[in-house]
Amino acid sequence: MEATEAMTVIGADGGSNGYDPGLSKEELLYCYRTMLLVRAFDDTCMKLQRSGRIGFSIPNLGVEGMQVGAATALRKDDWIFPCYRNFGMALYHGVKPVEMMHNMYGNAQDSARGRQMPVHFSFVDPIHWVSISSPIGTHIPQAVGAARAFQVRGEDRVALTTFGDGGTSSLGFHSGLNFAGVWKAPVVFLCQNNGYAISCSSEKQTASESYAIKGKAYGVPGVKVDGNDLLAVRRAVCEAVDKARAGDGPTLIEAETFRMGGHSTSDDPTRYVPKELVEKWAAKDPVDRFERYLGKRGIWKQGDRERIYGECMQEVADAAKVAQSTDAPGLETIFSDVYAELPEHLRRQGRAAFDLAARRGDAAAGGGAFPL
Ligand SMILES: Cc1ncc(C[n+]2csc(CCOP(=O)(O)OP(=O)(O)O)c2C)c(N)n1
Repeated sequence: MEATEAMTVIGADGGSNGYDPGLSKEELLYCYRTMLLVRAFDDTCMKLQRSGRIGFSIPNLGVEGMQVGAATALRKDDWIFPCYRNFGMALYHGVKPVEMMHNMYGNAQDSARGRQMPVHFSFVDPIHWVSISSPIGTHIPQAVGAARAFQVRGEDRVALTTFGDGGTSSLGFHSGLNFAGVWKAPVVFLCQNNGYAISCSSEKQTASESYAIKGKAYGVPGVKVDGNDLLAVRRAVCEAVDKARAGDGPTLIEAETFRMGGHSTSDDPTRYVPKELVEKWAAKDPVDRFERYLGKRGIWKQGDRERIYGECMQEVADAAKVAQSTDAPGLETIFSDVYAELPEHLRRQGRAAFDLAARRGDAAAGGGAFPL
């Protein structure tokens, strides 16, 4: 496969090129449901943000297919170093919407105890999901470091890292790909080329003929895949993962897709994304496309989407209710999970700060507006 040609499995009408994904009917339906669960989580977060219940969210509309397709290629003991627009991979591997909602609210049940931004999830179980890094690209060398550690220890795990088209302009992309190439580390670089880095279009991002081709200079083979085709992404990531596990080194995959919503809840994409471009990509919607494929295989019928989406919305609404009624983290949790044994000087400073907060009565969490 050339780094400039996008590989496709499912055609626009839902017909397939004959590639056997090796997934059962139940597994295919689970992929479909997971994409709808991503959509339900997004829809709900947008409403929660607009009604002032959470501070911030990142829409995934249009990129659900690549997330779920990629997730199918990983084992539970592999590690994911994700970007913020990728939580479908976590849902696929069994993370519950309520665990994600705890992070959206930054409450006492949030795995980061409210010390991370919303959508910056971290999970140890059921999959190794490394806490999302806000500074773009900094997690790429982290993934390579982890992959190098698997290699040195003789473990057959793989690290998969995802980043946007903008992430390829980061220093982390350079150092990560460079060392992955040198070490032949078992890592898969998955670039979600969704057309924009906030308002910066791909034409302004790079003069390179593709993102996939950027791997060549580092000795990392690059492939380009249709990111709205769940099975094509599965195929490309499976091949890259198998290669990495076999000791044959890293791959850079460019999944060509489109961000159909804003960058975040703080953004108005109508100010910079041409309407025609949105219409063009709407016709390639990954859920519609996969649905047509399932229909052709006789495992989807009219009414299934409404029923499944309704179930997903209910699951997410229940999750939001639980997260909203969960207490905020106590002030003392600024020290939790940081030190095994808290040093004496911090214990002293903490005591003074907590006493002062209690006396002034302004220590209740939730009083401050989110800055973004
Ligand atoms: C080092 C750094 N520079 C700038 C930012 C501000 N920023 C946040 S998201 C973003 C866009 C990233 O775009 P891309 O990597 O294409 O991912 P996408 O949001 O499109 O999924 C930028 C520039 C940042 N977080 N970190």
